[in-house]
Amino acid sequence: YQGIETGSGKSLYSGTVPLGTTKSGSTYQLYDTARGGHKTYNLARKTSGTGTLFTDADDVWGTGAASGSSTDQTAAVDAAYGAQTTWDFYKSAFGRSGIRNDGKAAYSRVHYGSNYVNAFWSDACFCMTYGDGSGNTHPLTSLDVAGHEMSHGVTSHTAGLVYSGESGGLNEATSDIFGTGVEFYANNSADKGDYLVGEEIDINGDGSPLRHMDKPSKDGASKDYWSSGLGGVDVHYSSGPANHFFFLLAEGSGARTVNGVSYDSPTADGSTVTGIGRTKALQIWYKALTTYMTSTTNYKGARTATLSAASDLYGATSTEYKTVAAAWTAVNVS
Ligand code: ASN
Ligand code: ZN
Repeated sequence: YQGIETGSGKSLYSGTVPLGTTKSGSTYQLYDTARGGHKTYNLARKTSGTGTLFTDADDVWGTGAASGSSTDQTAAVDAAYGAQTTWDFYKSAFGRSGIRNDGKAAYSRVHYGSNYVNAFWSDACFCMTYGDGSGNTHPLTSLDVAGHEMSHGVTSHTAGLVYSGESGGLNEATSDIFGTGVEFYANNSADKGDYLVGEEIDINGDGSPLRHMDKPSKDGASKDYWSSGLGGVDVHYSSGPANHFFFLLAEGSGARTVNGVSYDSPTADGSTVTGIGRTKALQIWYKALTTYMTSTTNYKGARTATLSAASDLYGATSTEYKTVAAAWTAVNVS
């Protein structure tokens, strides 16, 4: 086979991982023909162009440096693994073939610029780009970030939620929800699934995650509950009530430990919510996003959309439907 996990790579955040690669002559390319033809390129600190396709002599990637340090290939291993795992998650969970559901992969670029502390999806190039982080030592290539960013592409090709106001918060939450879905799906022993976003990339420099879905305000800026005026808040913080809704729907309110991580999720009204599990919660959000949400859906509309999705999937008198209603009410969306 060509491109079907022929290679293996030493990643920065996910241990040693299988990689879809392709043999071309006597060298291997970081080109995954099994998943829509995804390619991983080296921008080598440039900020434009496609860059150079990664190649390797022995199909064992990211192992050229002394142990504990990185090679140029290391971020590429994480990016390729992130793309293939995101592809597999969407296929396996929802039967979706790629970001546009057309069987064709995007491509990824790593080593964007210098000290660039971000990663971003672009509809214009239909591509994913990763910076190397501060000191060029913390590439933003963790699995949940990869899943988050590529999910922006899925949102853009489905509901098309406008990236400002309440719809922008829902757009961001959709990326956190499915990025988290990717991380749980991978079940990677070095990077277990959790309801934290970006805990591996250490953007705050103190090991704290970018976002917490059980209680979004733990980051010091995100909102736990809907209130009027939420639409004026930065989309990375107005996502809070929807992330919180998702946590309550999947896991429930109160204290619990999942994969060794402790959570304590409050409710606005002191109510108790009993979760229906991550798998069903993901199905409901995906169906809502792809069937009922539009570019201008706001929080009230998200409640209606997820209730319609739950009704389609499980019935209008189901526990799942009732829990969707209870979880929205618990974040002050009624
Ligand atoms: N990494 C950021 C995000 O996906 C990029 C942006 O500001 N859109 O939210
Ligand atoms: Zn985002």
